Order: sequence, then structure tokens, then C-alpha cells
Amino acid sequence: MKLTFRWYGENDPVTLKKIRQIPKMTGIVSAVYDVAPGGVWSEESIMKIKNAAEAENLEFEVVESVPVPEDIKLGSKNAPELIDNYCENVTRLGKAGVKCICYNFMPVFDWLRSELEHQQSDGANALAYDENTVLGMNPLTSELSLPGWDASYSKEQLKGLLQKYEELGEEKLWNNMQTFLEAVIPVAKKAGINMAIHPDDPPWGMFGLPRIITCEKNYDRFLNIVPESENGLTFCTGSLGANPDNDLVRMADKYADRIHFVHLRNIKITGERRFEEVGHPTDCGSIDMFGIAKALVDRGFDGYVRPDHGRMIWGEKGRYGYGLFDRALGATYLAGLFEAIEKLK
Ligand code: DNO
Repeated sequence: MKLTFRWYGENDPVTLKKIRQIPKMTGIVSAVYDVAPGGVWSEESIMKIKNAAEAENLEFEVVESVPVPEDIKLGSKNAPELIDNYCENVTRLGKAGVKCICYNFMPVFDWLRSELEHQQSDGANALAYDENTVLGMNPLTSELSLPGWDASYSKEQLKGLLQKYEELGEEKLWNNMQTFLEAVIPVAKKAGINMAIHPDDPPWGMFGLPRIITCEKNYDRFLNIVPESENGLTFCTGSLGANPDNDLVRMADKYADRIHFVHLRNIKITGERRFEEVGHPTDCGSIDMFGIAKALVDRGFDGYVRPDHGRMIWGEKGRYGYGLFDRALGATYLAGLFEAIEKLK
């Protein structure tokens, strides 16, 4: 596996100089942040990330994310033009040496939490989700805690979007996804890029919004839409694992050859549709990190792995889920875990 670390660009307080000091780190996961979803990334902006990474001896082979604009997911009139733009980005990224693109197909909200600084007994704080709290909140006011959320929507726009998705429903979302994949995967193949869809986080619908990348059955359906290996997965354990019905060890084994990127993080399930983020090791939470890593190694997985959300520890303040300290601890744990499993194989 190749150990990587997410970097939010020049304004990220977690600098490349810090990232390169994490043992066994091979590269960064990043994106162009100054173009709105649907736009074409300039070659100059792409090369700027690559050059900055390489100056610190880090590779830039993974992009997270090239966002899919709502109009593609909704199948709006301008979807074909936006899909063309998407394909252009894929081609440009391939030219720059990128090998894997992580993206998602979640309507409106990306990852969703009810609490950003949930206090834990050891003094750390972390992101947490409680369905009762979320359902009691009004997405049209700013009551929701949405770290992955594009805050640029006005209330009116958001209202319109929620309504459009309610009318669209799951099956039409699948259709629009098919149109997207049928256009993008051949371009990715030509560009030498693996597309890796991120599961919905958490893996169920809310506020009447359809969510489809949620479970084994839907993974099967997704992978069969375009059966080429370039149509693959970002296996995010913390997202899928929020639903205890998802057997992650079994899924890691089953899908290993279509998994191009792994977000390996742990969560602790504390009730029905209620969880909090914890330290990466297996014993910290509800997810069998060892079992998942072992299944991947046993199946010959050699893709990209990154530690995912970290808790805030040692007084660190920063971007929720993306501080340095706990993610670095996670990276070191993952490096050790994979070293042991690979050597014992
Ligand atoms: C959260 C991330 C997600 C992810 C996107 C991929 O921390 O895992 O925001 O980047 O869903 O498109």
C-alpha cells in the first residue's frame, strides 16, 4: 500500500513540511480549491500542487475530490456540458501524473455530523453524529454542523435543491450516475486514472435526499454499471461502518480488486444511528481495522491508503477532522499494521 495524507493546499496549517516528516508518507491527496464545482481546473493550478509536493519529496497521485456538480446528479439540461468539463479535468489530471480520483455522488450534503467538538473522556474532542439531533435540525437554517458543506448556497437555493432531489428519487439518481460513469470511465481509462467513488457519509438518506452508495448490494449494482476496473471505490471504513449491517472485512475481501483508495478510520457506535469518531486503532472503536487491512493485503491490494479524520488532541485547533496530530498517529498506526501483516503473509 502507499500511505498518503490529505492536504488542503497553501492555506492548510498542516504544511507539506510537516507532512513529509510522518514516517513512511509517500504522497499527498489534494485538489484545486479555487474553481467552483463544474468548472475546468487550469493546468497551471494542477502543476502548482504537483510542484509544491515534489519540492518536499512527496508524490501527488491522488485527487480528492473532483466534485460532481448538483446538475450532473440531477440530470439537468446543462449536465452534458458539465460532464464534458469533468472529463477535461480527468484528462488534465492524468497528464499531470495523477493516478486516482476520489469523488462522491451524495446529493447536496457531503459528510454530515451533528457535533463538531464532541468531548471525550480523555480530553480529546471529535466529530459525532446523532440521528435524533440531526432530524431535529432544520437544514434550511444554519443549525446543522456540516464540515464538508459548501456554504455558498442561499436558503432559497437549498430549498430548491432539496425539493428537486425529493422529486428525483433513488432510481433516477442511479440513471444519472450511469450517464456520468459511461462518459467518464472511458476518459479515465485513456488518462491512466482510476476513479474511486466515496461512500455516502453516513450511509443512509436524510431530509428526503436519496443516498445510494451505502452498502454491499448497492456496491454490486454500482460496479456492474461499468464493469471495468477503472470504475472503482474509495473504501471509507468510517462512512460505511456507521451502519453495523455493513460487514467491512467481508467487503474489503470481496471488492479488493476494485478498491483503489482506502480511508482507514475508526468510529465508535454508541447507539442506533449514533456514533463518534475515535482514534484509528481497532480497540478504540467498533471497526475491525486489523481485519480490514488483513483482507486487503491477503487479496494483494497495493493502492493508496490514508488516515482519515483525526480527533483534536494536545490542544490542537484546526480544520475539523483534519488536524495534524491525531492523523499522524493514525498514519503511524496504519504503517505498523500493514508492515506486520505484509511481513507475516
Ligand atoms: C471527509 C471526506 C469527504 C470526501 C468526499 C469525496 O472528510 O472523506 O469529504 O472527501 O466525500 O468526494
